[in-house]
This record gives sequence, structure tokens and C-alpha cells, in this order.
Amino acid sequence: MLEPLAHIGRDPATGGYVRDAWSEADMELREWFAGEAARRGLDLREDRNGNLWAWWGDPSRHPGVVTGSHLDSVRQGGAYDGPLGVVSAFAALDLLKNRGVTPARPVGVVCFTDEEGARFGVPCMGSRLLTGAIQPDRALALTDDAGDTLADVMTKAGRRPYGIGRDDETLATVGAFVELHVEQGRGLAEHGRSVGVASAIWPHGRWRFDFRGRADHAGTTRLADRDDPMLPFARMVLAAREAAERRGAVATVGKVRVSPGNANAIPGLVTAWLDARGPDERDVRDLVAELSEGLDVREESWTPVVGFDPALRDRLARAAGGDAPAPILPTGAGHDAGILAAAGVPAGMLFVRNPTGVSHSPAEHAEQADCEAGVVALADVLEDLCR
Ligand code: HGY
Ligand code: MN
Ligand code: MN
Repeated sequence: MLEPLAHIGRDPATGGYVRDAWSEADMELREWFAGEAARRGLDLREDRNGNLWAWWGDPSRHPGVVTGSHLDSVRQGGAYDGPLGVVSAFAALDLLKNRGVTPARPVGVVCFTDEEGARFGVPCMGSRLLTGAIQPDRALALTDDAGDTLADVMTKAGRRPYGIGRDDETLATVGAFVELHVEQGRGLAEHGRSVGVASAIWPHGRWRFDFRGRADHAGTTRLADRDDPMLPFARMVLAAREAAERRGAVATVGKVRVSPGNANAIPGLVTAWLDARGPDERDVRDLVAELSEGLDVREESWTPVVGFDPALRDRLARAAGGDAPAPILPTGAGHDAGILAAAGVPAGMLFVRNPTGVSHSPAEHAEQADCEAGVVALADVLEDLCR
């Protein structure tokens, strides 16, 4: 089932995926989702924020159990982060039907739009808009590297951007949400288990740093006369790693824009994005404050710590574990399940073993047997929740 997606947005030079929100690749992925829903006779809806829902049963009378994830990727991302959760959702529905299960509640498959925030910088955009965790006007004004706003891009994709925002009607259809996701770490590999359950999502955020200098000639400007923004930028990157180690957090700068970008000129401006996370909110906040001293910094996104509902977490561990409860693990990766949990929706996550733990890279991988174990666990969880 992952195969039909394999070519969409794939860079043949690297095997990595480039599936920006509202891009050509995204539109192809949406068509794939619609086709999977139609093949199963599910009722397909796109909500005002661009999230796709495929329903088995009618959730308007009473809320259903929803499972799913996202199909967009980071630039040069892997094949499993997101798609594994959506494909497993459809496969788990198939399994329930093969078992002759008639769920007592509607069952929905969801594909949240723009989970990675690769294009507009804010992760989990679809679930944040759905739950009101981001204001529509802020979202619509966000721009991509080409300077196009989310409003422009949604309009070009044939959507009505000025209708986006908190969607209580859609939220009311979600009685519980379970997201299956490839593990982005080696916890399950160390446990020797195929499937695990999430306990919490670390607090995490993204900050934009602008380092301004004076553009000048690389060869004729004396060192004493240079105002080279690359130097404070380089100091910040090294300081981020040192501070993260000292504070038990993690931090990196994965995106930098140098302008104008001539090899033979001192740049006028360096813009860099810091991603910082950790188990303790205070440590992350203090780390960023320490790095920001005297610099031009703006917070682009912040996600507080999410502790998944312990009763649902343990219920998932029992249902997903087979003869021994599934291991329960925290994660440093953000997910739509975390946004829904923060909005008060009973939510939880299943993880599928990733032998190397590598993610946000073409090297991301999960074994077929573990993916199948994930589908069985998800079907067992859905059957349990739909009693
Ligand atoms: O960045 C994250 O944590 C997630 O993959 N969006
Ligand atoms: Mn991701
Ligand atoms: Mn993901």
C-alpha cells in the first residue's frame, strides 16, 4: 500500500521526498487519499482547513474514533514519516472489515495538512487551525521562500483561504484520535518490540535569527573594516550545541539563508532558524533566551509539553501489546496527535519500530513485518475503542 505513493514527490537523485503543503506532490497525494477512500466506500470530506477525512459511518450523530497522520514531508524526507500512519489507517480498517467487525461508533481516517511546516515554518498547521491553536490571519500571512503567502497558495490550489480557522463542527466528530507513526528514535529497537505507545511529546519550538552586517568585497575589505554577519551566526550555532549539552536539551540550525549569497562578497544578511527541544520546558526556554542575548530573534512556533491521557495511553498499550503490553515511550518529535491532545481531544500514538531511528532523511526505514504488526495493533486498538 505504500508502493503507489513511492514515486510522488521523490527526488531521483537522492531518494528523498519533497512534499511541501499545497505543492504538486501534495495535490497528487490528496488524489491518492480520495481514491483509497472511494475504493472503500468511505465518505470523503475536506474541512475548511484542508484536512481530509474519510468516514466509515456517520459521525454527525455521535463522535467517532479517528486514526491517521499526514502525507506532507520535510524537504528530502523519508518514505514513512506520515504516510505510514495514513496507509496503516486504511489497512487497519480493511482488517476490521475482514474480521467482520461492525464498529459501534463511526471510524474515520484523517490526513492532516501541512504537518511538517516545511514551507511556511509552522508545524501541524492543519491541526492547529482545526483546534484554534493558531490564528487564521497569522497563518494566512506566513510566506514561503518564494514570498508566496499561505493565502496565495491555497487560492491557487482552488481553496477558500479566508474560511480557515477553528472548526468546532469537525472537532465534534472526533471522539478519540490515535496516530500511528514510524518511531523517530531507537527506543523500540532497544526494547526488541515492533510496536510502542507514546507517553509524551517534548516541548519544542523554532526561532528565526536575523544577523545583519555590511555587504562588501571579499578581497579588498580589510579585516578590521568588516562587519561580517557570518561570524555571530557561527558563534550562535556553536553556542546552541554547547548550551543544549549543558542543559540536557537538543538544538540545531537546519536552515540558513545568506543574502545575497556571492562567494566573493561579505554577506549583508544571514537568516537562520533554530530548532530547540527538551524534556523540560524551562530548560528549552532558558537555552533560547541565553542564545538570543542582544540578537534579532523572533519565535516562529512553540509547542508546550504534551502528556498523553494516561488511561488512554495504558489502554492502547494493552490493546496494542498482544500478550505483553507495548512499551511506553516519550518522543522529541511533534505530531498532530499532540495538538489534538492539547485541545482536549482524547488522543494517543502508536509507534512502529525504526531499526536505525533515523528520520527526516531518505535513510528512514521500517521493516515490512513491523509495519504489518503496526497495522494489526492499530486494528486491535480501533476494535477496542469502538466497542
Ligand atoms: O519536527 C517535528 O517534530 C515533526 O516531525 N513535525
Ligand atoms: Mn516529521
Ligand atoms: Mn510526522
